[in-house]
Amino acid sequence: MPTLTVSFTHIDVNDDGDNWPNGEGEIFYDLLISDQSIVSRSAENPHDADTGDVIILNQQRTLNRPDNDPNAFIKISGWVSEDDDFLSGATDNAGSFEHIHNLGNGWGVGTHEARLSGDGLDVTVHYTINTVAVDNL
Ligand SMILES: [Ca+2]
Ligand SMILES: [Ca+2]
Ligand SMILES: [Ca+2]
Repeated sequence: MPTLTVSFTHIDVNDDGDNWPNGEGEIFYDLLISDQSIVSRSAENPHDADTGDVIILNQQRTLNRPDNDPNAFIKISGWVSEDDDFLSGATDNAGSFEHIHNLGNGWGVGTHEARLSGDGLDVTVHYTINTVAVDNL
């Protein structure tokens, strides 16, 4: 059975949501495949990043591709936020995304991005989907 490999590659920090003089933003996020968390950071253990930084993820999962089933799909979703205390006006939420891939779009094989922007936080989540042909093994 053919398989799909979904790789969350990186997050571009277009604006970290903590402007001068606050320094780096405390970025936390959750990225999921079919509602299962694949890579995440918590508000208590954020990734510190400034505007222009790239957060390297390189987390991938291989899953069975539901063959030729027009009703089958995989869902790629996630959200990104930036932690602030109440003095800074509470946590910034860039928002969330949800992408559906199925037979109709070739299982989304290729590169994808989701730009999320809100509360002054602006990021772009990058992921790729590849097929792995195991039929010939
Ligand atoms: Ca902030
Ligand atoms: Ca900053
Ligand atoms: Ca902050």
